[in-house]
Amino acid sequence: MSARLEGRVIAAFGRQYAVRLEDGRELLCVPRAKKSEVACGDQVELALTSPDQGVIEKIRERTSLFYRADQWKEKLIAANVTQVVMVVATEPGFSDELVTRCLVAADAQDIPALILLNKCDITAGLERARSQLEVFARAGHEVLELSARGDVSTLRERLAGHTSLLVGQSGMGKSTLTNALIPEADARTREISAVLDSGKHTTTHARLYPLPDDRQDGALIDSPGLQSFGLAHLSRNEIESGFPEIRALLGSCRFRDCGHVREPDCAIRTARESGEFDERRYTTLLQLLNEHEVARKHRLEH
Ligand SMILES: Nc1nc2c(ncn2[C@@H]2O[C@H](COP(=O)(O)OP(=O)(O)OP(=O)(O)O)[C@@H](O)[C@H]2O)c(=O)[nH]1
Ligand SMILES: [Mg+2]
Ligand SMILES: [Zn+2]
Repeated sequence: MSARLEGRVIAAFGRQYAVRLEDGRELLCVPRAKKSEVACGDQVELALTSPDQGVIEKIRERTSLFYRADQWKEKLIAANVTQVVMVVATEPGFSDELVTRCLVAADAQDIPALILLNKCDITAGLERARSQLEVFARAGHEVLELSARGDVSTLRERLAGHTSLLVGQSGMGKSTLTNALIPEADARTREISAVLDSGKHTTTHARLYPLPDDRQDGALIDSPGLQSFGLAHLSRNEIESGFPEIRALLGSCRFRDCGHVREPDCAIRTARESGEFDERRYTTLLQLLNEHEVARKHRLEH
């Protein structure tokens, strides 16, 4: 029997996984257990089946798991991430609701997150993007501005020592950023149709790259563009806590199970009426709580 090897999953393509061993060798692996869900970033134990293939025997305990879920299924995005970089751009337009969803998912796993506004060289969309992001900054989220085609040193500094995950809609520039930060990354970029104001997905699976010259073993994970981000796996409390601007108010409503819609003495509604809690963020919160309720009922029925 061959000795067990250790490695890190650097790419997940369907049921196959690319694993990098400590000595730098890369193997194509399948999991031993049919149902085991391996994610990019996982630390795994494996056995060789040929010089360049192996079987994943065990997934090491994860420090975090960034994933999305609707009422039917979960979709793993990356494991052992220590920082989420939510990438948006001046163009094409982005959904602030999707930004909120990703930030809430990161918070539920205690992963610190920052918002990155990319393509700041395209000044036409800059003001609109900034005003969309203002509410996030006011809520307490950090926002960084740059251009993947320009100086990326502010981001590079923030990545040192972290396993960072780039997430966001298609066309925001995640792979372009990856290429700018990691010279040997072969992530493909493509021209988006400015006419359609939307992109076609190019990145098809998450991929981890070690940060060059990082003494603390930092890594960057590029991921496919997101169109939706279900939070059916989160509790009501995790959803509410994912909104930093209302965190201090949680528990202050008259009713413990307050839905924040028409209940009397609702601290959240009061904050909304006074303008402290942004209207769109309030609407997104209700939407998420509503989806949570639908998913919960679905679980009870099945
Ligand atoms: N002007 C400008 N264009 C950029 C910048 N960053 C990315 N782009 C362009 O935006 C388009 C989309 O970039 P990608 O890096 O493929 O976007 P992505 O987020 O990886 O997209 P998916 O893989 O589909 O999720 C490409 O045509 C890039 O050249 C930037 O900072 N400035
Ligand atoms: Mg990409
Ligand atoms: Zn309430």
